[in-house]
Amino acid sequence: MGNPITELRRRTISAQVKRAVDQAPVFDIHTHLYEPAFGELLLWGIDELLVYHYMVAEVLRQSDLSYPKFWALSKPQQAGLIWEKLFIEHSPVSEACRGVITTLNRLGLDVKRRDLRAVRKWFAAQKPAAHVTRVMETANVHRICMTNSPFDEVERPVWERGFDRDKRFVAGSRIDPLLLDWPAASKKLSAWGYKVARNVNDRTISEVRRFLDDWSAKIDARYLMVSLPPDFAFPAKNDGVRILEGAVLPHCRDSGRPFAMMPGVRRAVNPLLLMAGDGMGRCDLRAYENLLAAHPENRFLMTVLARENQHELCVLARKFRNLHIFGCWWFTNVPSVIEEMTRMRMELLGLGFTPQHSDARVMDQLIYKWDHSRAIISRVLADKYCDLAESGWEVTPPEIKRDVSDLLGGAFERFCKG
Ligand code: RAT
Ligand code: ZN
Repeated sequence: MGNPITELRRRTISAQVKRAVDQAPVFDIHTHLYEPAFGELLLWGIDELLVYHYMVAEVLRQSDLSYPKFWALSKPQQAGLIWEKLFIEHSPVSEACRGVITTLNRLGLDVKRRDLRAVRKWFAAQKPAAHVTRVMETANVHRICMTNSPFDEVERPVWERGFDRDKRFVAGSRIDPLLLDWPAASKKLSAWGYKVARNVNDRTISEVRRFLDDWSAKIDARYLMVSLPPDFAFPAKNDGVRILEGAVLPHCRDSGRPFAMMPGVRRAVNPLLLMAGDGMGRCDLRAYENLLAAHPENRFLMTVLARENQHELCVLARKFRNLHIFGCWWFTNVPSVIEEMTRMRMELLGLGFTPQHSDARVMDQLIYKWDHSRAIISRVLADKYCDLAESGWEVTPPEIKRDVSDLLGGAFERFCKG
């Protein structure tokens, strides 16, 4: 029959968990943020918040402006239109819109006034370095993993020049072109002095390996990462899989770096939306099952885009200890789906996963992405502790603290160390 707990006990547990989750600093393991040394690549401020690609997709449904005309507007004009259409003409109830409100509110701005000019004025008075610190403190995020692409022409020279690293930021090496577009990637590697050929022969494999060794060392990459289309197959005989097995996985294994896979994205389903035009698709996770089984000596991180794949992914993680699942990615990063996924993951995996990453592209977004997710993680965890209490197990405050710190980065760090 169990021991039903009182409403008061339930409220006490919830309050303890909420406090622990709010107070625990987060390691945000996947973002598109940059440390301040990257200058303009580090986005922040109200106009950047408003032109976030999640918002662009929404405004172009509300406005009859043609896509090209929207893109011809300046950034402040786009931001102004988004404010008008999504905040003034309709209530901002979508997750991306609510995020802007939470963020401004937590920064101390009076959102009720609906005064974009005043908000812009406030941001114009902030200094980037101090603002980064303020946002990280407000969001209680202590470490941020960037997405660093050696193929990015703006980012690469910054690494080449060198700079003093900001200890709050760690690098994540993003290698999509290497696995998904070898003809283009091979041209770049050749230009950088690696003796690679268009056809993936042994020499090419060892040169790709040399490139990865050099690049990971240069940026001190925490892990390597790729996003993959729904039809990724393994085993398979193609350039991408040859490079994956010949160079990427051996590099990851020998250097002790996990390999992060993000399956399910279909790039440019509506090319007119530019960056906002990517879609999604269900994956056959059998390919990943094969990969995990074939490479037990490698450690893998995974998050999947389709809601329909989430249960299967949990089961995969139960079967393979070399897999750590993380985050509610992109279209799943909305409260209803986060709640469902977090509950299911906890029920199937206990505390051995990382429930969330922010995917923030604009510094200030850390505030809302973590505020909103913290509330859900607290709720789910408190429910689980209440269920346990009804079964006869009482968690202690130090145990709560330990569990929360695992969920907000501790389990990930342990997994990375191996
Ligand atoms: O969530 C996003 O911002 C997407 O545009 C993607 O960047 C995705 O997160 C990715 O890393 O591919
Ligand atoms: Zn991302």
